[in-house]
Amino acid sequence: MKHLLKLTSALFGLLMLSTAHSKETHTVKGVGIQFKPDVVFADQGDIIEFRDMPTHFVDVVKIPDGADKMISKMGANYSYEIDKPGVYFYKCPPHWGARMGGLIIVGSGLNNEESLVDTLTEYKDTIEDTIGKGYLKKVIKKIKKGKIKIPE
Ligand SMILES: [Cu+2]
Repeated sequence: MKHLLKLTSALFGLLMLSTAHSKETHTVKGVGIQFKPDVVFADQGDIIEFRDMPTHFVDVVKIPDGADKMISKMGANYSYEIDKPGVYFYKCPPHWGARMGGLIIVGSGLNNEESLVDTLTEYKDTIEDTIGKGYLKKVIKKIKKGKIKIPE
């Protein structure tokens, strides 16, 4: 009986281990007037940490419906938890003219070049902001050229 109990608790432990979502933290830094990396692939529950933001802040271009508002204070580090799948598009307002912005791509089915290009091309048409459209065009081009590493 004791052994059975031990075995059961060991199995239960294994089960918990394998189903627990391991949250990942992704760091994005303000480098000059760019975010680096400017394209991040993340999962729901992951945290995006914005660092080195002396003359920068983060504001939304477009994020998924129902996602928490994304806004930081000028010059401050910022941490944002991803709670919805989809494409998160943000900008640094003072440097938006220089296209200082970034994308966080969240969700399954976006981990191959073709589906990612399709998704972003469709997404681009929903963005009215001219700078935002230009930014996305550039990112799509980079993906097609294999210059952005897509995680498996
Ligand atoms: Cu900036």
